[in-house]
Amino acid sequence: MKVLILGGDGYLGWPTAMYLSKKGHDVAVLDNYIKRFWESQAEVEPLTPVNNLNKRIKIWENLTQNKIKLFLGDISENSRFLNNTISDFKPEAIIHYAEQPSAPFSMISQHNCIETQRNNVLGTLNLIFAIQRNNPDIHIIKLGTMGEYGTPNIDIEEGWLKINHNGRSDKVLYPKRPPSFYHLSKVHDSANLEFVCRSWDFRVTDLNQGIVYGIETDETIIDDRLCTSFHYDQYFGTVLNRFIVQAYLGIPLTVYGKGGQTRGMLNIKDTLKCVEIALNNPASKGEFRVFNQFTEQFTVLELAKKVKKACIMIGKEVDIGLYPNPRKELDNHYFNAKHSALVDLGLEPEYLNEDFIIKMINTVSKYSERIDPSIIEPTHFWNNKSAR
Ligand code: USQ
Repeated sequence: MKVLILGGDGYLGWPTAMYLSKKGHDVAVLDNYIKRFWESQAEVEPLTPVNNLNKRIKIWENLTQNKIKLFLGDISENSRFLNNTISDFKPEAIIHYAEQPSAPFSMISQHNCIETQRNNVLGTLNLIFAIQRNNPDIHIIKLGTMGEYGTPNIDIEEGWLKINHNGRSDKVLYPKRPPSFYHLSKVHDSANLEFVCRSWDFRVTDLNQGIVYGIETDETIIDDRLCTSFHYDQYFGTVLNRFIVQAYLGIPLTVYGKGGQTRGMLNIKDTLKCVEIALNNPASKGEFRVFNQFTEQFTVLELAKKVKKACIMIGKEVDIGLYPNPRKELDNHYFNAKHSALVDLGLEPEYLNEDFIIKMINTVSKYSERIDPSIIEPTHFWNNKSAR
């Protein structure tokens, strides 16, 4: 299949490109490197030294004889560029990762909130119009987030909710209660995409993904120069990835609040498998299809305990630190989210265990000289008082 990946420089975009290219798909990646600019604004860098896309594509081609096409440009500001890319490459599917991915980053200031929503919402709108101009049959596979739902006190369905009200019934998009301006940007995207399925017969799969962990995929391990961008800082690092670096350093794990927050999680390798499943089983014309993309759920404290247990197995002392929660979120809540659609289509999950955690700690040790301990502790609190 001809597949265009938007956000091909990112943590998930680059591994997805290699994975699909190895499977024989005709892959193109598009990026504008803006995430690297946001990282420098936040004064952080990934743990891994990430080559630019030109370089990584050449290395990939030399090692595997598989070609990946590159388009460099901004989809949120340059709709002509996006339009031309789609009309040149003629993709059958577009995987859309090209978004500002961090909740804490979006909560730093008014500027960061607007930058997040500008980039994410306008990028998706430009994509919608470029597809409308070129070929509305293109399947959009959009990276959404489980955070769109928030933590309601009822079961979470996969995207849609059947309701009975005053003796009548209907099916509506599941009510959203997101916890940050970043998560809100994904809610706005979902609403815009559902609208064009209804109005213009688009085909869309919205992947409401949980928190991803992991540093390696079967393709990144072919050569260190193909590694993906891995963060452990307070803005772009996700919780388990952060704990792994903290465990390596032997510093207390930064559990926010009491650690009762429950979240859906998945291994980075499962992200690739899920995207492939969506690609091979496209949404129908006019269908806005939602998959809840996670494989297991944990509380933050359970994750920390798992990391501590893995450390004990390798003779490492690590404490669980309880930090004042910099975020506004429920510490103790109900969480029961359906996630059967991808498994029904054949997903075989990689489950989290102590051996995997130990493997990650060993991988982190390869990059130990690049760790900056000063970017780990949370310094930004997103209550009203700290908003700028
Ligand atoms: N947390 C800690 N300690 C830390 C970091 C986080 O206790 O050092 C807690 C947070 O308070 C939160 C939970 O861990 O309750 C998850 O935080 P996170 O930073 O790992 O994840 P989140 O901000 O929700 O965002 C991440 C990705 C985002 C994706 C989302 C999926 O950055 O792109 O959309 O996970 S989900 O969480 O399901 O919405």
